[in-house]
Amino acid sequence: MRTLLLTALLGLSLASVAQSNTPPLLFSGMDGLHVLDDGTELPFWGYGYVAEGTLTLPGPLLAYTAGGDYTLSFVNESPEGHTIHLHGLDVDQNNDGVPSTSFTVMANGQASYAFSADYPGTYLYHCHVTTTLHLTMGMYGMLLVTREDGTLWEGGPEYDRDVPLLFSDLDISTNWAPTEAYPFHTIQPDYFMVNGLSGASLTASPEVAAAVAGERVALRLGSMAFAKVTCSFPDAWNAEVVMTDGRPLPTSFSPDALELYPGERYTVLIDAPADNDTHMEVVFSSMVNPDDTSMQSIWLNTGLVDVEEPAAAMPLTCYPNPATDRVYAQFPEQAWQVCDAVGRECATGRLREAVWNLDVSGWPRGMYILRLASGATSRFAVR
Ligand SMILES: [Cu+2]
Repeated sequence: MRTLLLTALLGLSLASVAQSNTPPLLFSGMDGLHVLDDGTELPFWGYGYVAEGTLTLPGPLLAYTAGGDYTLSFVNESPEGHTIHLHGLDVDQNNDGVPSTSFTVMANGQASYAFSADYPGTYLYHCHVTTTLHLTMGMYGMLLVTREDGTLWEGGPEYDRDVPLLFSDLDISTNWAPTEAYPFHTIQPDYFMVNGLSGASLTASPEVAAAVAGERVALRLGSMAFAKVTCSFPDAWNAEVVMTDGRPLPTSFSPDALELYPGERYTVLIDAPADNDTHMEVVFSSMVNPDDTSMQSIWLNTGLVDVEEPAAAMPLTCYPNPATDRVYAQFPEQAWQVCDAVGRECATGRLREAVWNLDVSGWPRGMYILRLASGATSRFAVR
């Protein structure tokens, strides 16, 4: 059994995009509010799901199955240009999200990035427009490419569960006044996060790192921090570093501590212990002022009490197909969106009824796609 931990409460959620030519999935915005550990609502820029309508810090966790060809689409619902750079993935130049060598998505524009998920591993994504500023403002997330057979790579070790841990930081004064952040070397992060959480909010959250005792867990470590990040593993976890930057290591190693520099990723296998009283220490230390450090602690909750498993993937089917006046589908309560063949949103909402149904009488003939917040999609025709 291999499961991906759903941490929707933390702003991470799971989506799988299974076909090319998909309508807008993510959106970018510059009007997010992130609740800090002290309760402050701090402005941030970031990404979110169109179907959910909220920006999250970090952006949604994007998960893909190895071996497929995918399209990641986003609409820019903000007044400035943005991109998505798929950090570490093997993309061609036009899909690289670097403005000077590909393109910028201007206000109200939309774009699709095509890529092949050839190599399973831990990756990141971020905006590449005025990167220092847009990144510290919150425009980033983690991306996983996993295999269906429960191994980390072809011929690699088997494991039971992914636990994504994205390290990042921000300079609170910059988020309050981004136009005053220049020159960028004056940005000095003073708030340090794991999956967007910090301090007591982090240690109190049972969902950040949760597993079942005895499971072999793949910690998916990635750093979007300006600071150097040092992870110290407790002996009881038997930590073994097996992959870095989206490739298996020729030889694994078992360190007491592991350093991550900005943009680096590691996959670390651990044994989930029988009790909950061990934690991993994460020290963020400034590379400008090495004495300037912050420690965060990640407890591994092996009770897995309140963590919901992702619902078993139920095939989503719209009927009748083609439809003439009303189209139906059955799925669990969640947000949904219908787009036309070129990705324009035609209808959106949240399921209230037992069976989803939508009046499409009078709609132009053509193909449409129903997309759920879970990432499931189904196409239907209107005649
Ligand atoms: Cu941007």
